[in-house]
Amino acid sequence: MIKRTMLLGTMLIFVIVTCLSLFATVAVAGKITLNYANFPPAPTFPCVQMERWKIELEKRTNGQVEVKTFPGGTLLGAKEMMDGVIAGQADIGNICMAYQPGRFIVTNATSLPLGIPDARSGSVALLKLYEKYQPEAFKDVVVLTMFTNAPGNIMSQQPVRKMEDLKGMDLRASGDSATILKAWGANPVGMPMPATVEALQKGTVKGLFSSLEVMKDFKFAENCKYITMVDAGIYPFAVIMNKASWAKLPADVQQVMMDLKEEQAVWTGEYMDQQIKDAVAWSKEEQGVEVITLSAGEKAQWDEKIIFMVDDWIENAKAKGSRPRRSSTTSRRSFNKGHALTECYRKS
Ligand code: DTR
Repeated sequence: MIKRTMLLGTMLIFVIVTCLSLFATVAVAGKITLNYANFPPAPTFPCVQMERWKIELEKRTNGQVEVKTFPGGTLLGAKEMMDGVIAGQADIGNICMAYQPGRFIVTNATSLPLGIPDARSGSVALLKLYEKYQPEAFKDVVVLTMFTNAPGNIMSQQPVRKMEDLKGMDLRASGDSATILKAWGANPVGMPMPATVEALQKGTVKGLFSSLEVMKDFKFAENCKYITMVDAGIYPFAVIMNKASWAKLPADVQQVMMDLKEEQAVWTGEYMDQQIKDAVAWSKEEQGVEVITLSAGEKAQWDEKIIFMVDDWIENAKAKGSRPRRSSTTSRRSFNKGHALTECYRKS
């Protein structure tokens, strides 16, 4: 009797184990793995948003999709990101458009001095701008989301209290932010953000112009003891996917990704805005950083110096024949004076 019960028990266990392993094999066989490349180090905001997206996607697809993340340029670096994703070296990648200024003319318009107040507004405006004009620059990829950082401010080793203090100062910036610095009299030195750490340590640059969360995320506050608030110039980012990898996805997974598109832009903008507050507080309280605010008169002069960039952008866009992919006469008309963009973030 005991023998029979033991035999039955063993058989039952065998059946259960076989069923479970069969189920697991099916689940593993149906599992989709996607590689997601990112260029800055893991603790910085482009990577934090990547991890958040990964978690949400895996959750919302009930584990059907697994996202393998590669921060810190371990799969693709900042400048090869776009072409690397097009070529399929990664399924997904995060690009900072300002690092290739001539390539993303329409969406780089968000980095013009338009008075975008924060990262949330910037991110929503950028995504709307993209959706409205569907620029040619993205025709070889699928856009999963877009976002911006917060307006840039000057972080420096020497105090900058008036425009003359900037004269000839070597400061790191890219794209339109470099044009802004130049107009103010500084000497912009172009390089992607991760390269700035070494440049500051070696003294190749004496500070930088970017959003202030980097004071904490990259520990720049240890090197730059002054912040001058100028609130100008944001950087647009896009998360892009290889078209063939996209085409292989089941429709329901594609839908989950599209449903995440705007939500992710808003989440990232809000995350960044909060990071800025934390980083400024930390810089002041723990690193003895001085925050310099320009007088209204002085700020007006700084703003005046960079207004030309909007007109230049319009001329340049016209010369390069920028046209929306889904061309419509209304779209073309609203290219005037950057109004389309200002409209986007005011309504958001
Ligand atoms: N301001 C751009 C983009 C940027 C801002 N914060 C980070 C952190 C990590 C990478 C890029 C950025 C820049 O200066 O490059």
